[in-house]
Amino acid sequence: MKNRLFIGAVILLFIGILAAGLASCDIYSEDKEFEKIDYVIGVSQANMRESWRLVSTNEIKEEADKYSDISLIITDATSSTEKQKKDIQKLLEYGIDLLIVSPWDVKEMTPIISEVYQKIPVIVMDRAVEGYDYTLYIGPDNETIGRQAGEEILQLLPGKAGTVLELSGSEYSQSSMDRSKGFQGVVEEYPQIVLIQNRVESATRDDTEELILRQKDALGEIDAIFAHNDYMARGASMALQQLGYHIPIIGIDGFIGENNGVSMVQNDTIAATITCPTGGKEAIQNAMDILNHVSGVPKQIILRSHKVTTKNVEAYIDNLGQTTLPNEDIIDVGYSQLGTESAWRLANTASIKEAARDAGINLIYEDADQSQEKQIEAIRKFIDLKVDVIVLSPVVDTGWEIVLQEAKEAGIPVILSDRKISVEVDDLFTTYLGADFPEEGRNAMRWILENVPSDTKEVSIIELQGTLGASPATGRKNGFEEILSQHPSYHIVYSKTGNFTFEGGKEIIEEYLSGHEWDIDVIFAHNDDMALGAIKALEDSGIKPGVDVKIVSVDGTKEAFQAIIKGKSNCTVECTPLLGPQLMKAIKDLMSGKELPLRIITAGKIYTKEEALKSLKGRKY
Ligand code: GYE
Repeated sequence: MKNRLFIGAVILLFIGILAAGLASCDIYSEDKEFEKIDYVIGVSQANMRESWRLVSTNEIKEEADKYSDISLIITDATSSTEKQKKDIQKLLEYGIDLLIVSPWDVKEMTPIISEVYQKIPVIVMDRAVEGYDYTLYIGPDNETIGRQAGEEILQLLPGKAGTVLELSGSEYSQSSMDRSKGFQGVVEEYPQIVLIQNRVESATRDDTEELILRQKDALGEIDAIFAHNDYMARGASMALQQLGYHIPIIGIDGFIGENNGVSMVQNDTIAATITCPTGGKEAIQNAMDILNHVSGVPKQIILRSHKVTTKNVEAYIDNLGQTTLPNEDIIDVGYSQLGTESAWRLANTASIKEAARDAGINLIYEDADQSQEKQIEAIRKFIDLKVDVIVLSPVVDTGWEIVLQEAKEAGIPVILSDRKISVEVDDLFTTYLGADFPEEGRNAMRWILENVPSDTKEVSIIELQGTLGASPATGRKNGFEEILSQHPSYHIVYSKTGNFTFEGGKEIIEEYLSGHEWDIDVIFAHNDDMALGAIKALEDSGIKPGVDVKIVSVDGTKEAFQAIIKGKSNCTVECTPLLGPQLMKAIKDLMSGKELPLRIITAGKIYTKEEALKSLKGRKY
């Protein structure tokens, strides 16, 4: 009891200091008994002026209230980077356990956030900082939101022709630029649509109303308006009402409540709004997982957005917050695994099977031996079995529309595991769980730039590609070449697919050796298995892998670690196959009626000899 009293006194003293020092902050913690506070979470909000941020802050508070052992300290940067830096410094001085930050100026805040990340976990919200120096990023996909708005505006233009006024936010706002990119990507496909763009720096209702009133003489030619948020949509609507114009408007954010987007659609003030979830609830949920060292916290959670129109607004409102009771029945999951081509794949299958067992989920497993035809057959079998969820690890990223439409019509949600697909409409799958492949390719090339100098001779690279048309191969190639293209003294001189297999990698090197004098400085392999095959071929030819030629690959398997430790390879970029726990959590969330994010992105480290030595023992794959 003495300890508790002491702890209670220390915490009360702590709060006293806080109260004195946090002039610009709110200490938000209900009258929770302090001796139970295990964690203090600092929240650095960019501002509390924008309604969207107020909703975000309220969601954070509401979710935090569900946990008795946490306390929040919330700061308002009032749209000032200097103040946000001071706020974060102050929060650190008060000993917070985790920082949730919505950066005002992403570029300015990236180094600060990176520093904090060296000390405590950091969750970045709604505006992604550069790089990956944070624990978790949660935010919307603004380009998708813009594309959805473009698709909706087409519904408002008879014959897909007319003049559209786009009211965008600040040119310094990344979210506004992304929304424009997605929107214009749709409307520019229709030459009969004329796009006029006006910028409202403040992105506020009143400034938008004034702008429309000033432009009253030009409104006669406008057939539809797209506003980058619902406050601007409301301002435009108020101006049109004063001027007696009836021009359909589309907004973004989609909150409930008077004068918010969904309510404006409901009362016909605007034609549609695209929801832009704040992630406040997810931030607290994941903060608790991070603080309690729960495994499987992803690197990025990209939230899903919805079109809310006059046709579906009532159904949308009815579905809000609908969570069916936790599914007491056994969940049946049809799992179409693409093959057994690599150590990564075997570890991936084992992780998913083990997690399903632990979760009490009935997993119906079908291996496709890298055949898309067999995967399509498996999906149809799952549909016939009326499973609850289908998990698909697609061997290639095209050719899925028909069978996924069949699954959709059968009411069976599809989760993509570890590989993506390219489809026109993104409602053919519920979420994608996997890595950021282009970033893996960039990291491989960054390692080459740091470790293979080109000052005395140009650098020749052989690329061992993964399965042609598979998203990890396409993504890694694109990311690698994005960095390579900035350095003209580095060249890919030979590139072929080894289909992610040991034999495939070995055969490419043997083939190259049969037709060329060996003059290669680096081998970049899209996965470790092909790198290991290349190593075998090099050794058979008397060439020292890792010495005569540097080798960098992707996956992070223990076999790759062993090769690196022996000096036969030099670097592997981790791409975790251990997706089982996250996948089962997503399935259970889905079955309890929760909406899943659009994408759940995992992250990995870069392993060279020192890191491989430290991590080999106990390596799970
Ligand atoms: O890199 C490779 C496997 O889809 C990310 O597929 C996965 C890739 C992985 O064959 O080893």
